Amino acid sequence: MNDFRPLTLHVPEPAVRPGGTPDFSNVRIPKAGAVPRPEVGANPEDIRDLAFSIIRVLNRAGEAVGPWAGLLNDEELVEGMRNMMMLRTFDARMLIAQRQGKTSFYMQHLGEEAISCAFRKALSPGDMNFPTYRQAGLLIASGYPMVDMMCQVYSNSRDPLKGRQLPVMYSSKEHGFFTISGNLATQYVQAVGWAMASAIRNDTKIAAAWIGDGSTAESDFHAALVFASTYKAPVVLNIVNNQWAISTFQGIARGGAGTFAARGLGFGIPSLRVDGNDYLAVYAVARWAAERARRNLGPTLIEYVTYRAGAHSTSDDPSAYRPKTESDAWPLGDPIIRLKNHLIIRGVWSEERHKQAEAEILDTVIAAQKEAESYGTLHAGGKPSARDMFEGVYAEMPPHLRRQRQQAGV
Ligand SMILES: Cc1ncc(C[n+]2csc(CCOP(=O)(O)OP(=O)(O)O)c2C)c(N)n1
Ligand SMILES: [Mg+2]
Repeated sequence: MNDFRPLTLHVPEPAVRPGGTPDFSNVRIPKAGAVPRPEVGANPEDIRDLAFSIIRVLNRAGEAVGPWAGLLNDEELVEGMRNMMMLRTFDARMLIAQRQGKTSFYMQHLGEEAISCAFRKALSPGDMNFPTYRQAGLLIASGYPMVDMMCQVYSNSRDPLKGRQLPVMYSSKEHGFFTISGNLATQYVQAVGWAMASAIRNDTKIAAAWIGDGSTAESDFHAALVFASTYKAPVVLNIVNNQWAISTFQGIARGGAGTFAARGLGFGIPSLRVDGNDYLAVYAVARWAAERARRNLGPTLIEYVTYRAGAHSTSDDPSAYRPKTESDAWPLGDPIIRLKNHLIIRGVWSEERHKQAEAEILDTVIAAQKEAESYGTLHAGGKPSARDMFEGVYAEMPPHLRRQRQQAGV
């Protein structure tokens, strides 16, 4: 006799679906300043709690508080503000450009601007990011020309990647931004490999890996953690938990672990969770992790808790799978508004100055867009030459490609 009931699978469901009332009561948010800041050389066993909390610096009043505060001066914070505003404005213009048919595709960062903009400032020249499509702030914060980004999005005659990559998949070795691969989680194995190579060469450069919540379900993520952990590779392992992987909520990839940061603990990797909408907290944690890597103390895993306020991409319609008001209900607020409030309290910003900065930044972005469009857009004006697709892959072109190029007459 079998007294067991039939087996069933557990299939997690998001708390709310379209038409329902958004509910983030499951997101436990500690007070700003409440999480301790250990020494970078702390024993990973002693700091396991950091994988289950959220490091925050900016409180509700806009003040910077606690042990992770105090690392950035007025000038650096204003620069961070401008970079985030620049990224948001760039996104807005490129989204319209996609609707106008000037590009086939675009992906926004709305709500996630603090992560890539602040993280970039914790790196040094020569370090290498292995980003996904949602970290363009790494380029903006490192001074990469916006015109070049737009030319890539338009696949025009000045596209640095010559039309060979999907729009938004930029690449710049000089700016520490490794060519984006559309195959998610490859960033993790590549970053760890690059970091190991840096150590093998006895160099001082470190790498940063990037992944979204959903993509941590890929086996590349786990394989990368094995290598990073065993060889103590000089790498920062970033997980951007924006609550959604297109239409799949984060509960599916997270499984029973409680948090994404907790994934690192089984590998003995120090793992921190941070408020991804708090520019100061992101910078502080990124700097802590970068210092660990640089001092040869090994990898750090960071989970940024944030919310994807926009659609996944221009091919997505989130109203089909989540309440329209969910973004407004997100309890960690908007990164630009939070830094703005902080700058006002510091006495280096005002509502008026903010409006003025918005107008200036819009002018700058529109001027860049005009210039980029003078080199062509998807269906009008200059295009990369068909000859370009044969270049840049092999040092010496193999005979079959030479034949194809001749057949194409380019
Ligand atoms: C290996 C792989 N599988 C599937 C896809 C298709 N895909 C593109 S984006 C995406 C969702 C990724 O979600 P997440 O990792 O949370 O990143 P986010 O888009 O939220 O930044 C999927 C499944 C892909 N690009 N690569
Ligand atoms: Mg996601």
